[in-house]
Amino acid sequence: MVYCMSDIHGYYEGYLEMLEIINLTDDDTLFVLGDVIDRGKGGIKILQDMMMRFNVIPILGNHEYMAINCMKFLNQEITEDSIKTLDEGIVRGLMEWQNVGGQVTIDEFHKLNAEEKQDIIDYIEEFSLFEEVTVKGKDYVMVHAGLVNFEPDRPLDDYHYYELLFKVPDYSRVYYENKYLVTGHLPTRCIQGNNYQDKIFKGNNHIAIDCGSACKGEGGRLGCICLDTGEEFYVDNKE
Ligand SMILES: [Mn+2]
Repeated sequence: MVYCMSDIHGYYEGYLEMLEIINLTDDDTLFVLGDVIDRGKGGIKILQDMMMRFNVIPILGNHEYMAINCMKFLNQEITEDSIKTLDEGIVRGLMEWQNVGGQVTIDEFHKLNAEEKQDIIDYIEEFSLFEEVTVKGKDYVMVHAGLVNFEPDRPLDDYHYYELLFKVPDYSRVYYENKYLVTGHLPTRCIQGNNYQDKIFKGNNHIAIDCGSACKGEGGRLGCICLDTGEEFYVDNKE
């Protein structure tokens, strides 16, 4: 079976519970569509679990994108040279990351030893910008957010990270006539015309799977879909 999950945002217990609910085995594949870290406290633990599993395929989210350069900086020894590299770019990057809930991840990152930190950095650098999969004769394109400057014939390789990671797609528009576009990034409660709060959204060849697990104190769930059966799975955010 092939499963997709997204925007886990540090909800480690929810992630583990979901793996149990779907009963993920070595014969299955799980795509994780980015934003594993930030907001919730367990993002690094989730990454450490994911990297041990050959059948979990990670896709880059904007939060990992913002984190990677900061993590590289934070993993340096403080020397005269490293202070010289503390340029405006890295300061701005750290502030922007903190503004979107990165502090919990920074705190978690600080508790790792240098080797563990490097493993996290190396792992995030392996994340792809998109994935494609065919399941039971149906084609799926998976990206974290959307496809800016979309053209049906434009190869996915041709899109820049900022066209894939930051902007939401138009859910009222069919992108690929014969493929489904699977995305996270925007909690489905924010999709216009969607009456099903915190449920996976399906329509116009879209499958939107961020069910708002990072929406603290106002419901929110971690969602997961099985592409073979269309079955949906949910874990309430109890944090
Ligand atoms: Mn996002």
